[in-house]
Amino acid sequence: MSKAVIAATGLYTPPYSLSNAELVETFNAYVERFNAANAEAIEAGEVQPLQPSSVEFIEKASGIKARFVVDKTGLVDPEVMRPVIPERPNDQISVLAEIAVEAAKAAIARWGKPVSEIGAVICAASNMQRAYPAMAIEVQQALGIDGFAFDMNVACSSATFGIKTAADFVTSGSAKAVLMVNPEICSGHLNFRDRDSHFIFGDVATAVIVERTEDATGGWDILGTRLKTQFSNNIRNNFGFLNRAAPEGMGQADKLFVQEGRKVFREVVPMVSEMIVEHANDLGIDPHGLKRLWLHQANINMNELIGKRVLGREPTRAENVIILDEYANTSSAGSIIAFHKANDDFAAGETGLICSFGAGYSAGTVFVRKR
Ligand code: CO8
Repeated sequence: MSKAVIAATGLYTPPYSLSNAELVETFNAYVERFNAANAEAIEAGEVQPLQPSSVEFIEKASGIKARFVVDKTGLVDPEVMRPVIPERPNDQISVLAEIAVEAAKAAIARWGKPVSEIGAVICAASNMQRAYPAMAIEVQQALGIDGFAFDMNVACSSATFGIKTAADFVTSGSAKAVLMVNPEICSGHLNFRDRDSHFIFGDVATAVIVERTEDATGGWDILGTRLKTQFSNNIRNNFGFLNRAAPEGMGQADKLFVQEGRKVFREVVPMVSEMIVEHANDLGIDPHGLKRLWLHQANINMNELIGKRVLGREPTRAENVIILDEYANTSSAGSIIAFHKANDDFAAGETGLICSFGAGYSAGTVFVRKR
């Protein structure tokens, strides 16, 4: 049976960076307007006044300094506070597929082989543009790829689940090579009027090409992949096609991202640290000897704690790659951005870990060795 290799990666970064200061200025302008408009009700104790956000809190609690977004105009307007993304006619590529195609083109260019070598496309992301036709089939069409394509969603773990699925297709002979894309427009599902979470997410797209070992000239041997899920209500997005059918929900605002951040932190850190160490041991890899961790970019404190538990020491920034300061949490794409940006210095035989964790809960580990 064939083995699988991560042959190339690609990254598409949206054109607009939005700093914490810009985000907080807009949020606080909204808070002032709300409190002024509701002054009498607040005075009478009928309405709770809104509290301002703060740049210092955001950076200390999350490590995030900025995020990239596909639209900035709506996000810095206190009257709008959501991205403004005009609907496109059906004969134009959708915005989610468009950014996925950009990331895919970058990966294909680095790979240096014709798209005719690719036999399947997987679009693995937290939020899809629509139910159907699949985003993956749109990407497949835009790039002129044969074979089959489909979407999958495992929230922040979509990319590692996608890599595992791609590796299984390659090793079982379903395809010679698989393109896996992660377009994440998280700003579309974030409530920018919620003080607890308005700073957490950013937009981006990543792409990974997985191919058979016998076809690969370089890249990364996939040493082992492991997936885990465990039901939790602590991170939810209740948006769905049945919202409009629920009598009690009619006329209510869109259902967006919500979470119990503290509980997520407490429960996910041990779950993921233990999973990584167990998987490493089962593969005969000493976790303390890993050269690099490319973790899901959730929160600086969470990532540092997982890094410390896995490596058995305080990791350096070179060992535990952090890109969330610049990109924020980009859901499934975070660990792939980290891998894409920080692997050039690996020598053949050196080993690292791509790892995701998030809503579900879900977690995935992919140990890779430079060829
Ligand atoms: N500015 C100032 N103060 C604030 C703010 C703010 N913006 N927000 C909260 N505070 C205050 C609170 O009121 C509280 O005050 P007090 O102590 O007086 O009650 C104090 O700050 C502390 O609040 P928290 O306890 O909430 O703060 P934490 O230190 O826990 O930090 C975090 C909050 C950053 C959210 C942290 O808990 C965290 O990062 N947890 C892990 C979250 C995580 O990683 N979630 C993963 C989600 S990813 C996923 O799978 C979803 C996929 C879908 C993504 C796409 C959709 C968009």
